[in-house]
Amino acid sequence: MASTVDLNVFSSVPALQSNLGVLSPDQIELAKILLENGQSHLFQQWPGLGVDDKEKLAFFEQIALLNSSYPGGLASYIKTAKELLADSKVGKNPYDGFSPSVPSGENLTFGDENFIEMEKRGVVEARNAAFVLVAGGLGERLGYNGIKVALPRETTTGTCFLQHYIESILALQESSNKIASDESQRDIPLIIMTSDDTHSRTLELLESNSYFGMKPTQVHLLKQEKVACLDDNDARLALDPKNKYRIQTKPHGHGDVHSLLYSSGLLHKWLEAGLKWVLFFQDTNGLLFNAIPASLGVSATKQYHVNSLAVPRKAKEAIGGITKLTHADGRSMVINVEYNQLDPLLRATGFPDGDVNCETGFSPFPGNINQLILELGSYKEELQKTEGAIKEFVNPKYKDSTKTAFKSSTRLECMMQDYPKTLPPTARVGFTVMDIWLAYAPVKNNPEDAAKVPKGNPYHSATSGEMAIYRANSLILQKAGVKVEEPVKQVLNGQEVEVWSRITWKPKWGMIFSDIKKKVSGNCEVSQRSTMAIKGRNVVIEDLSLDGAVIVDSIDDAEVKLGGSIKNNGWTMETVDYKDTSVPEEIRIRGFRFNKVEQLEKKFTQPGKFSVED
Ligand code: UGB
Repeated sequence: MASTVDLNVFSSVPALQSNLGVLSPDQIELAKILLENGQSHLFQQWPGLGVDDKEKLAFFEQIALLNSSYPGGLASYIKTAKELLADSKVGKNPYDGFSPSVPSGENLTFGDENFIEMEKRGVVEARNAAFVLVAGGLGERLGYNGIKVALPRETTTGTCFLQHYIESILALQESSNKIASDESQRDIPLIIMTSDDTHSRTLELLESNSYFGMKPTQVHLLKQEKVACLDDNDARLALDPKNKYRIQTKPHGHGDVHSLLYSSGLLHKWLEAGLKWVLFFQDTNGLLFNAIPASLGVSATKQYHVNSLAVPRKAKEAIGGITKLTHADGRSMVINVEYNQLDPLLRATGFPDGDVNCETGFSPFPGNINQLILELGSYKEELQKTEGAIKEFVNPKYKDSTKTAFKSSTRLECMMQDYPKTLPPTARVGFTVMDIWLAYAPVKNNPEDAAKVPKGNPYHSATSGEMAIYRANSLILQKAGVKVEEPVKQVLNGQEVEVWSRITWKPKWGMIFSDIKKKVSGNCEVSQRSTMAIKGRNVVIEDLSLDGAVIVDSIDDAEVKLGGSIKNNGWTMETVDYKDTSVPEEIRIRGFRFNKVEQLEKKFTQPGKFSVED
């Protein structure tokens, strides 16, 4: 309040002092915080009272937002920034005093007995979970103009990522509710973290598609705010070059999800409702839900407080390694070490070869895919201590080796996977490793950059993301007994990929391997040039020989047998160049489109028993 503010503090900044008359008591309090934290430069160009007064008020509205959306407010942001900038200037190693070792976790093999057991356990637990999608990033590396969750996960059905995620959660919800011991029905909550860059388009995508079948009350959007940019090592806030009444801002990173969940009050509500798990996931991994049931089963069986989903990592691959760090003073933590920090850390701690593969042909450190399963009780307890604040970092680009000036403004950033950094040593932190083909195929890189990826490394493009879906579905059906023909190699948008049969199914058809196996019987074969889209729940594949395209769409009460010999001209793949702007962006970034020459398409809208045969 104004009465508590000592107005003398403003006498050294006349440009601000002369404007106090237009400010509210709360704004004067904010002005004081700025001055006390070395930010008087912000007012240097302010004209006297009566000129641009509205803009001055807008300036303080922005300051109020920056202050309220950061744990501990702007004073805390500036203090941390000064410390981290000083550490960065002297080149301090964040892992000083720590030695790395390989932590213990669970390695799963798709389809074996343990995997099947873990999946079943995961389905039991699913109704005790809340899902959190971090989708505030613009995806600058992909260069796509829309929001990434609206991109088709694959173009056989055109289902976008968000629809697939929602349908997967609903399928898990239904299976889990069906086997609940008390027969109660629970709706699994879905939280989506958005930002100013993605919020309105995410909401519109949901609203214009009736939330893809989810109850609107099940979905919560939490918008993250950007943070203030910093101009120099003294953490002086950067003014927008185009407007002297605005602070320049940039994204703070996906770590914001923890403080937003903390302040939303949702964690308390979920605990009251009996939930046990919070699952965090990223915007464009079309394979993720293949990995969710089994990993949730691992969390429940091992009672992990933190379970990071991981894949085998090739040494030097651009994904972080999950590492146990033990300090000389006895402290230890299991944490993701980013790939650019792992090699120097190993070299500095008695591993002269650095980041290299071991006898398995992979790095001994599992590769972090940034999908986390946290145990809700311990998560809430921890956030109560930290208010959701996550250890931050700063990455200024210096003008020269004196490290006194930046090329452009910088800001603090934080990552959601750094959550375990503040946990006590008693916390059970583990990981679950699964095959890459099953669990991980993000869409992050634009075609031009993907084509430049060194041979053997993953492209992480729209092309490879879609091809990975067909490969995973083909391999799953192969393991269920279907003879799916081997793939052919093809170069699309400059990337050599394996093209498997274009097989897709709705999550409700089969979420876990034991359910999928029950739906396949007899002698089945699918040729490489084939397309198969299963859009119904009760569709069984029996003695099917497919060489062409088939699409089956059916209501839940229709029992459909898909079998016999189906042969037609099918769908062919035509190459498209990513530079060809006559083709829609979401297609041309894949490097191909389907020419739907001929297909057998069947829709069943009435209950009953049916069969699809040519
Ligand atoms: N995101 C937000 O919601 N808000 C933000 O401010 C920023 C991002 P990127 P990147 O999968 O291999 C992560 O840009 O740089 C969301 C991990 O940090 O794709 O590839 C965004 O919408 C890294 O350790 O992140 O790095 C998206 O859903 C590694 O696991 C998600 O955060 C890497 O992913 C990731 O954003 C990976």
